[in-house]
Amino acid sequence: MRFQILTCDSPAPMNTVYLSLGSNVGDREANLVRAIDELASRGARILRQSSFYETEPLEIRDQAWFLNCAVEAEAELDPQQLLETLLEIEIEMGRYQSIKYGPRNIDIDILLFGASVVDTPDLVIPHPRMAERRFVLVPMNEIAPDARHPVLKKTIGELLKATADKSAVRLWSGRSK
Ligand code: PH2
Ligand code: MG
Ligand code: MG
Repeated sequence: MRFQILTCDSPAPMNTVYLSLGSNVGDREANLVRAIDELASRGARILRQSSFYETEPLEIRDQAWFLNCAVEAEAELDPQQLLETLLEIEIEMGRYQSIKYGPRNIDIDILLFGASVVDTPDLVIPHPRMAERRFVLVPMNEIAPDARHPVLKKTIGELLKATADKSAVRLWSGRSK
């Protein structure tokens, strides 16, 4: 039998997490690039990064199209610490958001945190709407089609095939390419 001893001041174990990043205000591409850099400079190890996709806005349809991507990272943080780190980055980038679901220069959401399930007033993991959003599933399917949703018990590939969302998600080839 193996024992794992955890004391209060030991770091949280390494966890593989999946994040969704989005921007539809300002230089969208630069905003995503900077947010990923900020993650790396705060100790997250970026393992995989999807292409950027130009995506039709959901929830509030009357706003500019987004650029979205997904990232797989490893960090010695617990879910609450990761959320605080993401908020710190959003604030440092001068996150602009006038209304819920409305335009913003940067949004970083936790999709999956290992196989953890979290349900607190300020944090729900897996992300509650990820299975209904092609702008989340398409980028994530590019980097982790076999990652499993711990509540729905389906892989990302399966969720993408099954989703009722038909919104447009187009591979973004860059500003000047
Ligand atoms: N984010 C939202 C609301 N709607 N639509 C797209 N296409 N991409 C987003 O990142 C997005 C959205 C609120 O977080
Ligand atoms: Mg969001
Ligand atoms: Mg958010």
